[in-house]
Amino acid sequence: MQITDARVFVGGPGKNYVTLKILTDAGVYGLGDATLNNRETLPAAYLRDYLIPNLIGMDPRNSEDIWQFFYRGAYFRRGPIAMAALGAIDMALWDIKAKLAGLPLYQLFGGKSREGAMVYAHATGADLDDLMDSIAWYVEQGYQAVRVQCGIPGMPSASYAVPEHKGARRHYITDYAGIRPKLEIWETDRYMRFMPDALAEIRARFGPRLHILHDVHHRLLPREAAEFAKAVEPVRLFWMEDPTPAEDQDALRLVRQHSTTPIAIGEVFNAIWDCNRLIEDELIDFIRVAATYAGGITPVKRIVDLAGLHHVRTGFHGAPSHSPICMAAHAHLNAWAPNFGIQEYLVLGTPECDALFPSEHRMENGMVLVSDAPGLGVDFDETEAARYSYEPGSHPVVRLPDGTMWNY
Ligand code: KDG
Ligand code: MG
Repeated sequence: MQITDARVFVGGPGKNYVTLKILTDAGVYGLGDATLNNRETLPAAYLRDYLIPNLIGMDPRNSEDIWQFFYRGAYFRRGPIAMAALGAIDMALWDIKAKLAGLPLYQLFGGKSREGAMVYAHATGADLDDLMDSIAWYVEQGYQAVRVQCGIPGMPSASYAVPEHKGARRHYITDYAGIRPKLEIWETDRYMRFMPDALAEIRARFGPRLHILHDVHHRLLPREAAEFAKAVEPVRLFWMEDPTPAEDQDALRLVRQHSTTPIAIGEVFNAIWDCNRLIEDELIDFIRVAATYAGGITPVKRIVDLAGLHHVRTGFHGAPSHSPICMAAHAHLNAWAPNFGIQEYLVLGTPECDALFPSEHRMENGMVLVSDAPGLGVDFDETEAARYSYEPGSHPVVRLPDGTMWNY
């Protein structure tokens, strides 16, 4: 059995999804997601120029050897571009494997460990009143878990993931900012004085049962993060995400020593080598890798197994920057993983996206119910895809009030 062709598509409704389709001489095809948010043309070029010419003629059933070939064989390994491209190949090969077996992918991992996987949505508000309304809406829809991000009084611009104006809805990940990024101004002191009390008010309003998550988005210094984690302990957060920049892993030791607030990290990790020490030293509670950026299902399954040895649960990245193909890979991993924690999942409500990626994965009462169709259980409509083309975009950049560059 051979791979006969592979094609890359870039584009989508309001988002540049990078979709890989691998074709075989057995008539079965596989789909993978290589969407590297706001840098989408790069994994696409890596696939087209370097990986696909080598892929043609390989036996798609040997997904482990193919993964090793592209990982070890690259010499200059890892990094988000290479790993997103390899991630797409790996997903597509698992899709083919499960389709050949006539089974939904989770069956190849060991079957279902649960009927539905709890998800969390993103509630945001330009101020606390708006945020309360946003949370209430998700609770009414049946969500059991919500990530909460709030505008900070006195901060001169919108902070991470919140709308610029009261009442405005903003898809902060899918909005195109053009090639020149928008500027956000960050003031740690205002955040530290406001956010712990705001979280306490949210807990008081919604009661003990709602799972409340909060993303610090790499903004704090280690000592500040420790202070914040300690201050919010009474709120009993489900997790505090990315308290410090991901490069300095020892920073989490300080946070850990001072607080029992659960820590989630990993959305920018590209390999098991980015998180093995954090997991083995039990410095985190949730690992947030994604099948796309971490190089596919093969390495993510290894990370999940390692995490399971150290009481670390999964909380895969699920921003709308991932296409429904990556989210389908997560749905199968979540159905199986014995140490499943939660899944980030956003409601974008676009029929266009459903038309481009038809699937039977369902969301009910804040749970994802995995599809029983063979393979990943998601398809890709090339006629729909022809409607879209690449549009350049950029993440915002962050500066302190005096102009100093900070972490987005
Ligand atoms: O591309 C960047 C986004 O994926 C990121 O900002 C989203 O932090 C994020 C999250 O938790 O979803
Ligand atoms: Mg995050």
